[in-house]
Amino acid sequence: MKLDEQVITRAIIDRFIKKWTDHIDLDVAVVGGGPAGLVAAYYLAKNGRKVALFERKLSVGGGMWGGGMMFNEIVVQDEGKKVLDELGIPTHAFQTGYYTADSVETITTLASKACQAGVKVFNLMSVEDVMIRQTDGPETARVAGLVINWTAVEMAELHVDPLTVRARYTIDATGHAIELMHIIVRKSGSRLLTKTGKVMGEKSLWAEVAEQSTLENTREAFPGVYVAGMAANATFGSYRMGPIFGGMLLSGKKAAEQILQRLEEDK
Ligand code: 48H
Repeated sequence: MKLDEQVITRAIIDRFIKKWTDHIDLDVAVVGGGPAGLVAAYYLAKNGRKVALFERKLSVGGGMWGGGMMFNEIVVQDEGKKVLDELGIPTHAFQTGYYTADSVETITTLASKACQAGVKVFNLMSVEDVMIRQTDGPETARVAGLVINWTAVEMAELHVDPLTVRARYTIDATGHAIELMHIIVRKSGSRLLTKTGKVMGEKSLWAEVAEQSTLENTREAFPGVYVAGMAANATFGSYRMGPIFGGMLLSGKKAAEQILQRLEEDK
């Protein structure tokens, strides 16, 4: 068969435009494709929701690729192992209650399962702002969508206006940086659903407490926006945990479960 470069070009442009136009009005927008964002997106899509995941970098996986200090293995505990089991990701017992998994195998399988469940991943796109709408006065303000731009535009500091997507719910899974929460506070001056009304900030490393609190802190942090993964602890002022990833996986799953319930209630 003779190959026509123009067909190849048209195929890519046509397919990408279709994928994108089909995903500018979402049930859930996930910001950040680290372990928490990937797991959340997977469970939402698996339950029939229209989900897009926006990732600034070329590849999803966030901080998981490097395991601990570039030793590309991760550790999970019993509860975290259950999520990996559900996803068919092999774990290896190390000693009672501790399991390891290959970080590359974990990320690639997570990403693959998410895509197969129906998640559309938009990599190389950065969320630079949110759209806040209020129906009846300031107390009804909620995030109704995201403002996105190419990461290349951001990196080159070009003055190029962004585009938008609408989403019924958003997950801030941007890790340590908690980018959405900072944007919301900076731009709207609104109070977050934290004790102080502000981003409370991340504390030093304490794996046991941090893993537990990651789950407790996985919740709505501003109307319409849930925090998951490291962003949950950084928003609500808890500890970091180092390279144990059970909390990240369970947090993604919990964020998905809470949003699935909200979507049901909103009907
Ligand atoms: C698009 C964005 C934007 C943006 C950021 O850091 P992550 O891996 O986040 P989690 O929460 O899934 O996992 C945290 C884990 O990797 C970790 O750092 C741990 C366990 N640390 C413990 C410790 O003690 O240090 O992924 C976040 C992703 C990244 O891929 C970013 O590129 C992406 O979000 N991102 N994408 N628009 N504005 N901001």
